[in-house]
Order: sequence, then structure tokens, then C-alpha cells
Amino acid sequence: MGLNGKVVFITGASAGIGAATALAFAAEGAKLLLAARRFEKLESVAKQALERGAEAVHTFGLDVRDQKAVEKSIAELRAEWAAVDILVNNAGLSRGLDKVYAGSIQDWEEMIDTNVKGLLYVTRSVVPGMVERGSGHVINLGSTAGEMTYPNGAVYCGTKAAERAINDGLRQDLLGTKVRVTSVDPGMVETEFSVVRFRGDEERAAKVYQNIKPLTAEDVAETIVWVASRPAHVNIARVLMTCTQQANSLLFARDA
Ligand code: NDP
Ligand code: 8X3
Repeated sequence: MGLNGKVVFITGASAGIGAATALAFAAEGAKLLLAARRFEKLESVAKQALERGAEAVHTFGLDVRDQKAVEKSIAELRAEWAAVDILVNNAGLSRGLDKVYAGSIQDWEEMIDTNVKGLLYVTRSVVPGMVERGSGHVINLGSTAGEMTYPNGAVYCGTKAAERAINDGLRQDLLGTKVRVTSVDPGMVETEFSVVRFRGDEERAAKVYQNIKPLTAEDVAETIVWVASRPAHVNIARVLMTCTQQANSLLFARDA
């Protein structure tokens, strides 16, 4: 399916996988709706996207945890932006690595509110239009963490297991509407993810990627564009992808 002129809405487009996905769709001539909380970073991605060939870009500050703001900002989109063809539910984060019985309740709420409830709020606001128009594609960011839980990561893994269930349920609920639903589930990707997880501790974050060549945000973006560009009768349900040195959430072959 050609992506030229398609309206692609990406949440969490200010960094990492979301920013790389914006640039990858830009290279296909898409129209980009980009949202995140850090507006300055979003503006910089928008500038690069226009240079890469995006037909147009519209940015807006959005915290996906704020249900009213999600509803309002999507309801207020001008007609040329309101008919979203592809929604990439990418906004997400992890906080901490702790045993469940010792974890921070604030961290849990942040992860659950962003990765699960935020995804649902955006989906609830965008998908009815897709159903009305009889076309659209929702691409959700899952993770190897949703397939296999790892120690000290139960709550983050739980949010990605929820994403997996919601992805599958949404695809079932949309059967017969021509709206497609895909989960792209990467393993370790080197982005701001670990710096955010460890609240700015760059040294600890760097250790996550030591002696391994992880996936890049661009690897994942390329996959997202690939699933979106399949012919309209093809729905890729789920893509599980890792770097070659990772087998699952727990098994890595680090260089000596
Ligand atoms: P980054 O930290 O690099 O980027 C996360 C993005 O999400 C940022 O643009 C951030 O923008 C945005 N975001 C976070 N919270 C909110 C919020 N409340 N409202 C709006 N936007 C928000 O991480 P990644 O690019 O790695 O992560 C992107 C997605 O990929 C996440 O869902 C993550 O769980 C998933 N993933 C990541 C993997 C990895 O190893 N990196 C592996 C598998 C999945 P801002 O702060 O400006 O709001
Ligand atoms: C991100 C990958 O393994 O850090 O979803 O949880 S992991």
C-alpha cells in the first residue's frame, strides 16, 4: 500500500522509536501528526521530517495519560488531519527495576497510565473515524517483555502483556471493518528508554547495551513502515524482533 499523502499519527514522536518512525514515514511522503510532551524536541523532529520529504507535519503537545486532553486534541484537529490513516501507539516508558513487593507505586502508576491507559485513550479517540471510513491501521508498540516476564520488571512486562491482549482484542473487534491492527514487539533497542527507566542515570543505562549490538530505533521504524505498506488485504498481526545477540527477555549472547 502506498504511503504517500497518508495521515500518520505517532504518539511519543519526540525521541527514540517514535522519532525514527516519523522520519521513516516522512521518506515515504506521508503527512505526519506528531505528539509528545516535550514540544521543542517534537519541533526538531518535525523540521527533519519535512527535510526528509513529509508532505506536511502537524505537531502538538500531549500527555497520553490525560484522557480529557487526548479526547480534546484529537476532536479539535482540522479536517485535513482528522482522518487518520495510520495510528502508531508508541508513547511508553519503563520506570525502575524492582521486586514487585518492594516497587514504587508511583512508578507503577506512571507505567500503567502511559503504556496501557494512554494507548487505550488514543485508540478510543482515533479508531471510530477509521471504522466510519472503512479503512485504517493501528500499529501498537509491544515488546519481548510482553511475551516473557523478567525478574524485577513485572509491572513493565505486565503493561506490555496488556498491550498484547489489547492488540489481539482490537483486531478481533475490528473484524469486518477493513481496519488493520498490528503489534510490533522489539527486544532491546538503544534509545532514551533505559535513561528514562533509571531516571537519568546514564552510566547505568549504558550498561544495558554493553558488549552487545542492540536494535536501533531505525530498525524498528523500518519494520513499522513495512507492516503499514503491505497491500490492504494483508494484516500482519504481530512482529517479534530482536537483535541477533538476543533470543528473548532473558537470553543474551554478549561479546566476551
Ligand atoms: P524513548 O524513551 O526513547 O521514547 C519514548 C517516547 O514516548 C518519547 O517520545 C516520550 O516523549 C514519549 N512519551 C513517554 N511518556 C509519554 C506520555 N505520557 N505522553 C506522551 N508521550 C510520552 O523510548 P523508546 O523509543 O525506546 O520507546 C518507545 C516505545 O517502544 C515504548 O512504548 C516502549 O515501551 C517500546 N519499546 C522499547 C524498547 C526498547 O528497548 N527501547 C523495546 C520494546 C518496546 P516525551 O517524554 O516528550 O513525552
Ligand atoms: C523494552 C525491552 O527488555 O528492556 O520493552 O523490557 S526490555
